[in-house]
Amino acid sequence: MTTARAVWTSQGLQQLVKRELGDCHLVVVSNRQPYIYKLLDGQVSYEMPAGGLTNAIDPLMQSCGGTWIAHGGGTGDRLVVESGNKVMVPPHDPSYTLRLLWLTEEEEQGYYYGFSNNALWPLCHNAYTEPQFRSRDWQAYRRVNELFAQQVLDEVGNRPAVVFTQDYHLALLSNLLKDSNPDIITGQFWHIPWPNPDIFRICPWQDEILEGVLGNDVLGFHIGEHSNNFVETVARSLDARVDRDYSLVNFRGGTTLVRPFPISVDFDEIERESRSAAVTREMDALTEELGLEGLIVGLGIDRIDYTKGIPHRFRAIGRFFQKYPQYREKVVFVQAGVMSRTDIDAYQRLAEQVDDLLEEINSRFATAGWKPIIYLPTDLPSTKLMALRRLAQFCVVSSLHDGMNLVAKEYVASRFDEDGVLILSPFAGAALELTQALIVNPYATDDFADNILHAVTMPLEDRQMRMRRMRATVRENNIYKWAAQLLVQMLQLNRRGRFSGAEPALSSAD
Ligand code: GDG
Repeated sequence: MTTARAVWTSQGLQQLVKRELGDCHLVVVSNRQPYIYKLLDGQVSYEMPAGGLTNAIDPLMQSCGGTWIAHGGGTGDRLVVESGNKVMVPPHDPSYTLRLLWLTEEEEQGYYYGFSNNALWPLCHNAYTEPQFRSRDWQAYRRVNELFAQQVLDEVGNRPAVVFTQDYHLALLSNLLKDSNPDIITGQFWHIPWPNPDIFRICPWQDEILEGVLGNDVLGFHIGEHSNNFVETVARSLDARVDRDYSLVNFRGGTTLVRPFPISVDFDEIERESRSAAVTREMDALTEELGLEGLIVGLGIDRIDYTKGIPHRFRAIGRFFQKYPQYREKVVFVQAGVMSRTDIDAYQRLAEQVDDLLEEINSRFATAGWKPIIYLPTDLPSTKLMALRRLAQFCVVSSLHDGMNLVAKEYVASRFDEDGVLILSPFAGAALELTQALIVNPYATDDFADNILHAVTMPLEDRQMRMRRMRATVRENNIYKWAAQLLVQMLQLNRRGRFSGAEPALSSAD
């Protein structure tokens, strides 16, 4: 029997942050804005970008208020901002300020497509795509990090402030902030893996990046392995003092606490949406539209990215239908995939590879009225994605390397009926928590195909037992717990000064 534990909620987090924040201003900084305004036929509308980061931080800002500073990349952004390039969001229920900064085409190319996504992204993921290190991209990256720093310093002014930076696009920001205003409390969450020191050392600007990130008082990764890799990279490269017991790095008079904080999803909100009548209606519509009636449905939901192992998954599906022909016309795999970073060659090559494999597998096995894989390469609305999660007897996450992977947790949170099998790569951070998934190496095609068979044939009782346990894990380790643990580490600095090394008190019941 399991004992019920207090679960973190939006309200609990809000109370905690208010209590600890006092008169401190909370600033979140990220490359991507949480709401993008689009101008179409003279009308401004908005959308939320696909991606783990926004899904994770927006609920937190809605609870806590403050300012989110981001690059304004939408065609309608300039029409909605008021003085100071600010607009209140969410548009339907304004609760915090979004402050946008503008980049030139050249800055965006060099900083975002160039150094962030053509150098740092492949460098940090072991997915065998070679990083491209171009000096002009690095210059743009530095320049844009400086632009972000100016915006943050302007926003903060003389107020006490806690600045929570997101991700690898802004590795230099915190150090720039500390140089100008050492009183700002800085924290950063690195949403992608940190590789081992032998891999990271190929970056020509590794020392500048490490020094930049060490401008943080608190630095978070998803799992212990990434934190340890970071600490070891610092120990090997910089003249820093490293305390492995407390995971502290002392460098040039500053101290950085390096810790894992496994990110998660808003479990209750996903479950609420999943139970809605709109989703049930959408399930019927999709069953009709895609011809899913009577079929066992498998599902993949991904940004089309070479770290997500989409070709590996398609190869395994092909192998499954080859090895187990009795499942032709009985099982179908639906792949939803939103395109991303299409300006980068590696992503264009991947999109072609996915199309070729799809064509190859479908033409090999399809029969009149049935094909093995249905590919939906569009940014699907949330109701459709939720309906697909509910229709799917199994969901596949086959990342070659992934910081966490929220798709896995979203699938689990949506299955209030306690049914469904998760096939999960051991190379996604989520595999450390979701141990009742079928853990499958995406490179091992035969084993992968056999695990698809396992998912298809697993008795209901077994599926429910596994799903119940995974749901208990995600319910407890939800997005609010993640935010509370991270922010507590930062906010307690505000209250009692620098680190004592002791664990701060943290309770959802407070
Ligand atoms: C980074 C790290 C880490 C996917 N396809 C569509 C769509 N999505 C949504 C999913 C999910 C999000 O995008 C993807 O989140 P992931 O966690 O899988 O991956 P990344 O974008 O690579 O995020 C990752 C995350 O940051 C958080 O820290 O977990 O490891 O790489 O929410 O549902 N959404 C829509 N249409 C789609 O077709 N609307």
